[in-house]
Amino acid sequence: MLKRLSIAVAGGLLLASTMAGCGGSDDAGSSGGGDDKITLGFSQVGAESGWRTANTKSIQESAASAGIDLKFSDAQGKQENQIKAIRSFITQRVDVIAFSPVVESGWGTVLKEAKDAGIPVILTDRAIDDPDTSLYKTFIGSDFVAEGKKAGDWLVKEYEGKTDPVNIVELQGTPGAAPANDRKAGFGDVIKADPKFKVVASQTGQFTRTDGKAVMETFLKSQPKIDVLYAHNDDMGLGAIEAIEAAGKKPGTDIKIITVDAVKDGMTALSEGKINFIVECSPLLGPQLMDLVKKVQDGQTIPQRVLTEETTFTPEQAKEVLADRKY
Ligand code: GYE
Repeated sequence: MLKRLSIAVAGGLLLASTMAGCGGSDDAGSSGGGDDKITLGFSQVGAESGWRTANTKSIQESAASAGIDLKFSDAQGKQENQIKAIRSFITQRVDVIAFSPVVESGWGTVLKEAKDAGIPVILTDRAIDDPDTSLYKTFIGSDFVAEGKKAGDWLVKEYEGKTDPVNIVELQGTPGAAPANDRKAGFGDVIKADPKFKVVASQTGQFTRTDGKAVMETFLKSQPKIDVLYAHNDDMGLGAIEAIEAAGKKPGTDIKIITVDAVKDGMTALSEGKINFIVECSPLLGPQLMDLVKKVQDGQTIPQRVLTEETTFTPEQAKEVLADRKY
């Protein structure tokens, strides 16, 4: 009975603190107190792609089912907004902070503030380039260099035995973001072994469909011969497909297309032969993240790096899995 009463009191405090949340500081119901729900402050990149939407959904749904109180903040693609959100999580004294860094650099100061406040940080989806690994407990996400390499490997195989030059255009992700840097590096590393592969143009498409389309339009105007498009995500590839079709060319045939992510819209285009190959990058990080949050809060030691498992898809493989694709 006593136990039930104390839970009810704790629940009441939590409710009160949530309701008072708009006013800013609340310290009830978060840090410390044994039976309380864990409070997780999460700063998301934005809503730039299908991947991101699926990632946000995964985080929100798994927080709810893990009984974790999630304070979710959308940075709309701006690092300054993420820094503000992290500072606000520190003021609110959340138990754990997780975030998906918009760019790799410039996190030292704010993460030191979190560390000094005794609030553990988990990097989700994207890495930072700070050599001080004591600024965060773990990094959960994909190996983006490996993804770029898989894209390159496919291309090398596709043009095996051929000697004619292969002109490639590249649509990069957001400048300075780990997946943009690493997917470019991994791909470049593989194709540089054969001089017939030439990246004739490479520009950012901001991971969005709109920019992917606009940049592909300029590529089509400025480049006399394009054999291959490598897009750092499905959305930019899908935008580029519109530009290619509008220019009277056949995507997947006149221009071969490789993308990364494997969200449903990308997989649909792949199954239709408009994309030739997709390297998977899973956005479903929520369940593992919540598990790590609980362990960190519990004081358990966790691995410094948690890798996401992923595969690749050809058009035939896309047809097989499309019906069951959840995102
Ligand atoms: O590939 C892209 C998104 O960080 C892995 O960000 C993520 C990338 C994803 O906008 O679509």
